[in-house]
Amino acid sequence: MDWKKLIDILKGHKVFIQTHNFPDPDAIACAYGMQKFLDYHGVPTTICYNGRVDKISVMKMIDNFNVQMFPYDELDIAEEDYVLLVDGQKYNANLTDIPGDEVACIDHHPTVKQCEYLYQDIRIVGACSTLVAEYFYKSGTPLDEDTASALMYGIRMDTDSFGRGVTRLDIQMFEFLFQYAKVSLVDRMVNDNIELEDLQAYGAAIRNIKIYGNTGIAYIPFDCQDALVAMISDFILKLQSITISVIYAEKEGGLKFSVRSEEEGIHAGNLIMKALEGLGSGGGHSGMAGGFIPPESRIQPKAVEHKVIYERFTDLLGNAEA
Ligand SMILES: [Mn+2]
Repeated sequence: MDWKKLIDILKGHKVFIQTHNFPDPDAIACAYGMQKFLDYHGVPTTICYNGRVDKISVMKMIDNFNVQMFPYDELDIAEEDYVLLVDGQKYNANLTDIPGDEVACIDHHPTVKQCEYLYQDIRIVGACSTLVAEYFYKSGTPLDEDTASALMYGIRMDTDSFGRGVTRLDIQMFEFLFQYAKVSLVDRMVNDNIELEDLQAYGAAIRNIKIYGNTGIAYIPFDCQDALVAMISDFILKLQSITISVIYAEKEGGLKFSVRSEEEGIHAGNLIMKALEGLGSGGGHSGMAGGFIPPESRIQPKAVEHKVIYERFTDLLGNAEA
């Protein structure tokens, strides 16, 4: 991490900060945090994204912290403008290639396809907000209550309150943010993040769950947001004896997957990548990963599609059908 180099590169250019599509709290916290950081150092920026933001967790962030962010197609972005990517990388399936030059990237996901940036800070930690907090920490940049709270919320959401993928740096940066954040507000935001309509998706997953050994696989037969599919995958993982969860839901004619693994030796990212080979794409961390089958690769009829999906996962996991 070289915060001075980042500022030098961006200074004097029109800069957009782009999150991954359908940004989650960690992505928004990072964009917001980097905006404040860069602003302090004389680099004004605009935050942009693609996809909807209608999750309650995301709306609450925008309200509580007064985050200004815009769908990219509502902005005037020129090819020569600079783009800083946060919580995602160029060529990822969930990051739209917008006009502008992706010169910098700050992310905590494994790299699927290499890209040459002028500046990159890609480190595997629990939350990208941790990396952004470190920019304030290392540079001594003043941190206001809203920014500290947003970053703290990002860390808690992405690490499932320190139960997933936590590194020492996440804990160190949490401690740093603790001095400045409104902790009671963050607690409250973390503790109510399920919407009434989300229960339908939980209900569908509970009804449809199939257990193969220590793996729970469930289908949700309607469109729901990526963040909700991920939350349900976390929820299924909480079942005793389940150490791997695979949740898939309809999404814009395709199928969206969210995979979790607490199994030593089963890498969720590799599992979904191999399971969807030839059908779609997937990848991610050892503990959490996502994937997508596009509409043109769907299998008909649905009963056969489900069977193919079950078998791909169970073959890879070497479990007998329960
Ligand atoms: Mn993240």
